[in-house]
Amino acid sequence: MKEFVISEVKAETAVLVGLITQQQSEAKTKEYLDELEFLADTAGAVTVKRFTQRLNAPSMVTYVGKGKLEEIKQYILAEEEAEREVGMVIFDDELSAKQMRNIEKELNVKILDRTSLILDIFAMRAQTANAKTQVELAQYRYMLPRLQRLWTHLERQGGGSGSGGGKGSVGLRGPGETQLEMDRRIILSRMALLKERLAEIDKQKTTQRKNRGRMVRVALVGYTNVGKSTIMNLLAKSEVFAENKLFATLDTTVRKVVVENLPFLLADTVGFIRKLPTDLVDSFKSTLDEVREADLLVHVVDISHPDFEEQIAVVEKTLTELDCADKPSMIVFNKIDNYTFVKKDEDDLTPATKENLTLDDLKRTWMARLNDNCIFISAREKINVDELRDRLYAKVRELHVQKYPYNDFLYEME
Ligand SMILES: Nc1nc2c(ncn2[C@@H]2O[C@H](COP(=O)(O)OP(=O)(O)OP(=O)(O)O)[C@@H](O)[C@H]2O)c(=O)[nH]1
Ligand SMILES: [Mg+2]
Repeated sequence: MKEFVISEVKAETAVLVGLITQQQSEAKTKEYLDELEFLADTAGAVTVKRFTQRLNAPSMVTYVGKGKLEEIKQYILAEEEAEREVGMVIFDDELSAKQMRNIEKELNVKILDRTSLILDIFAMRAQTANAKTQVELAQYRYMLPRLQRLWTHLERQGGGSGSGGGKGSVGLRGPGETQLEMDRRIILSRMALLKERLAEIDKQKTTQRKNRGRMVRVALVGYTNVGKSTIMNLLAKSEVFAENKLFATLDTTVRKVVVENLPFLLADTVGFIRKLPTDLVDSFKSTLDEVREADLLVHVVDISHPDFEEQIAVVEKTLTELDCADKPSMIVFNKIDNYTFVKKDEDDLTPATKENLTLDDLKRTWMARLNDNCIFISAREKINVDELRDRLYAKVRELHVQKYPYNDFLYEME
């Protein structure tokens, strides 16, 4: 498949950098870096080293402190000596233009941050015109403030002569500045074009949705890589691309599913992730319309992931941002076949929640907490899938009667 070829060609090495702060414990930072490594892997880069530093807050100038930056630099130089070139350094948080510029100057290699890495994966994954347009717009959104920072910086240098020329006056305008202003203008007009295109696609999609008939709409939502597409394929007998990489799905796929003569629409959507800037979420607005307009949200959780509770919280927060928090929903705990105990590190002082919990204990806890509004399955091993169908049937039927009280749902069958 195409994706594999891209990964092989791009096999570069990466160094990861994260901070341990008052808000982010050492254990949390490790989890974040594990995820960042998975992201890097998805993009086709092999992680060779991680650096972490304890700081109260990121340095405004270089994200990490001076000493740490020097340590990273020495590492890169030593690797170069040994003819193992470091391809890139990836920072776990979004870097400002200033931080990026300073770090780049010091380290002399490609610098990425979590956001640009995610954007890179999005660009690699985008298949449809809609996804491609959304990704391109998101990329420019990311670039623009960074260009502007650089531009302002040059402008200040030029204006610092005190000759009274003022902002942007002739003679003070360096070639770089003109170039940047031009770049900025080109990008802005390109962005306007992309927005127009998206609006057009939006209109088409809205029309399409209107023509779908009277069917209840269900959306699969959840953190990335939890098994949404696998469940979609199972229920809709479709073939949505699913694999053990992050963001396998970028564009929404909608399929008609029939359970016991009751047809409904099932949508598979882009996965959510931590530290995803709202701006980026915005760019995927039309993808997320399917979520916004759904009658029922099926929140899929990977119960075998050590950090699934935080993932649930991230998804819930994103749903709130999309104004979808009050929609009817249910949780599907997936990958029960892969569930193992998680022993926390001894120095991790956060309250133990799943330590020593058997799957049965865990089920009981969550069923009590969610008022039975959840189900435990394995989409891959096909465990409890019939029960999931039954549950969906009951919910969809209930919603159908509410939504179309004067229509017998069977009438909707083609
Ligand atoms: N062990 C196990 N693996 C599963 C199960 N369901 C899905 N997977 C695997 O989890 C990986 C991700 O599955 P996807 O269906 O692509 O997940 P997704 O939520 O659609 O992911 P994105 O589209 O990337 O957000 C794949 O390698 C699946 O084979 C399961 O029940 N058990
Ligand atoms: Mg998917």
